[in-house]
Amino acid sequence: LSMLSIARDALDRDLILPYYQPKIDLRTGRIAGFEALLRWNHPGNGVQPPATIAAAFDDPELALALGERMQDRVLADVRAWRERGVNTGRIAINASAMEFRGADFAIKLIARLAAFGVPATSIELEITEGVFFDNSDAHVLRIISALRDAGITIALDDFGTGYASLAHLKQFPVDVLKIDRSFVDAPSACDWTIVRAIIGLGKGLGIRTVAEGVETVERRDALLNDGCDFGQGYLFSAPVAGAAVADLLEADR
Ligand code: G
Ligand code: G
Ligand code: NA
Ligand code: MN
Repeated sequence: LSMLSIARDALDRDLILPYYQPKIDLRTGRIAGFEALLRWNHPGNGVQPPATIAAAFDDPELALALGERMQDRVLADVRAWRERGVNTGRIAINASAMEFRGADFAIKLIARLAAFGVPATSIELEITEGVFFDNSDAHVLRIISALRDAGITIALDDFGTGYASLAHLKQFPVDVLKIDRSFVDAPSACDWTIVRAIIGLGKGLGIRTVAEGVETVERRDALLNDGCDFGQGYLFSAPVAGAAVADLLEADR
């Protein structure tokens, strides 16, 4: 089966679900929020990562359908947590470059929040640098501005690996830089120089920084020492099912 038909089938049979990975405030050591990560539940083999349907994120219709399905699943979870008084912090949703193509991405997401009764201040949107490659700057600026005006924060994902340049930071209002895992999880002296430069850039521009792929105590301590705000990675927790989120928060108290 092709990845596209697997993705279509997973959508049709309602097998798409979010997992959640905590983001840790490095200064306090406490959970500050979560990133929602797409998974699909293979009837025989169990929960599968997005790599198994990666090609679907490059297909205009499937990318949109997967994104909207994830938004529905995540917002239903957020609504349920809020009703139970579970304070998760902001939940980050990923958007692919394809999803961003639509003129109405922001309008539809804001309408969804209203339909689920979830405040925009509960949500962060992670965009990859590919968003800038596939869309005009004016288009991206309109969408980002509309989302931020509504109260959604914007994180630039995989920062340092892709198409976004330093000039983009001057032109586009973003709230968070996510330092790509490739710099964090196997750091040569050169990688760490880049990590520190991104943290410094964030400090200078008033943009919070999140390090991805934090797997060791040594790495966490170095990030804290160098002023990085948040960490995400297996040291703290792998992505977990929605049903395990409240337990993670309980253990964090
Ligand atoms: O969870 P995992 O490490 O397997 O994710 C692999 C890649 O898939 C990551 O780059 C991640 O950002 C991306 N990804 C995970 N969930 C989503 C999603 O809901 N939408 C999009 N567009 N990408 C996602
Ligand atoms: O591209 P994005 O940042 O969205 O990718 C996040 C993915 O990275 C998650 O889907 C998760 O499975 C994976 N991941 C999370 N923490 C770690 C980690 O500490 N080490 C590695 N190698 N991968 C991680
Ligand atoms: Na992401
Ligand atoms: Mn990333």
